[in-house]
Amino acid sequence: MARPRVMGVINVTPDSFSDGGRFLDLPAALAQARRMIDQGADILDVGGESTRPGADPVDEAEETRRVVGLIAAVRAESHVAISIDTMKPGVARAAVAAGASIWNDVTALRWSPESLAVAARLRCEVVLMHMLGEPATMQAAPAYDDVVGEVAAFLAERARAAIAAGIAPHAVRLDPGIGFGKTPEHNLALLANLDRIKALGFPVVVGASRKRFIAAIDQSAKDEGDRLAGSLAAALAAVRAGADIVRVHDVRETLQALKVEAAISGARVP
Ligand code: HH2
Repeated sequence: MARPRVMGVINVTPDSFSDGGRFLDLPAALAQARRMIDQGADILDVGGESTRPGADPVDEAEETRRVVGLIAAVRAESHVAISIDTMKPGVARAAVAAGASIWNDVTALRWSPESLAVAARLRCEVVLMHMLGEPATMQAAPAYDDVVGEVAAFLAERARAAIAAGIAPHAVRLDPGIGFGKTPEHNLALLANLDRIKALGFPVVVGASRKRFIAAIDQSAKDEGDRLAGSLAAALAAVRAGADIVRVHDVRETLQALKVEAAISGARVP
C-alpha cells in the first residue's frame, strides 16, 4: 500500500475496554463515525462484542442488531470502507449485506468451521489476527518459546488456509494481535520485529491503540484515556516497521503524527 491507512475503531458495546458504553445508541455511534470520516479515517472498524478478558459474550442476534444499523447508516451517506470486527460468520454476513467490505476477525477465521467458506463467498477482505487462547483466559499466563516466530508461523498458516478456501490472496491482511495472549514484552518484541510478519507478503494491520502494554511502560497511564501519546509512538513505530494499516481510537491525532513523520522523511536532503 502506498501510504499507511488509518482504521478508526467504533465499538457499539457496553463494555469495550476503551470506548465501551459511549456508542451504544445509533445517534452517538453515527456521530462518532461522522467525526472519524471528517478527520480522514480510511476505514471504520465497527464491533458489537468486546474481546477484552472478562467481557460478557453476546449472542449473534444481539451483536448483529448492534452493528447493522450503524453500518447501513454510514453506508447511506459515505463511501468510507467499513470493516466488521466479529468472530461470527452470521454477523459478518449481515454486516457485508449492510455495506461492510472487510471482515476483521480476532480468531483468524477459526471460531466456526464455516468461517473460511463464508468469507470466501462474501468476497470481502479479511484481517486474520493472531490470538493465543481465548479472550476470557488469554492474559492468564501467555508463554512462547519464540513469540515472533510462532506468531509469524500461525499467520502464514491462516493465510494459506484462507487462500485454499477460495479467499483471494490480494484480500488477505495479517495482524500480530497486540494484547491478545501476550505480555508487554511479547507485544514489544512483535512491534520491534514487524518486518518478519511483513515478510510473509501480505499487508499488515497493527492495533496498539490505548492498550495495556503502554501502562506497563508508563505507570501513570492507568486509564485508557491517558494512553494517547504512547499510542501515537506505537503507531509511528509500527508504520516505520512496515505496517500498512493502523487500528486506532484517535484518528485525527494519529493522522497528524503520520503526516509529520512523512513530511520529515520527504524533506531529507539526498
Ligand atoms: N484489538 C481489539 C479488537 N479488535 N482487531 C484487530 N485486527 N487488531 C486488534 O489489535 C484488535 C482488534 C481490542 O480493542 P477494542 O476494540 O478497542 O476493545 P474491545 O475488544 O474491548 O471491544
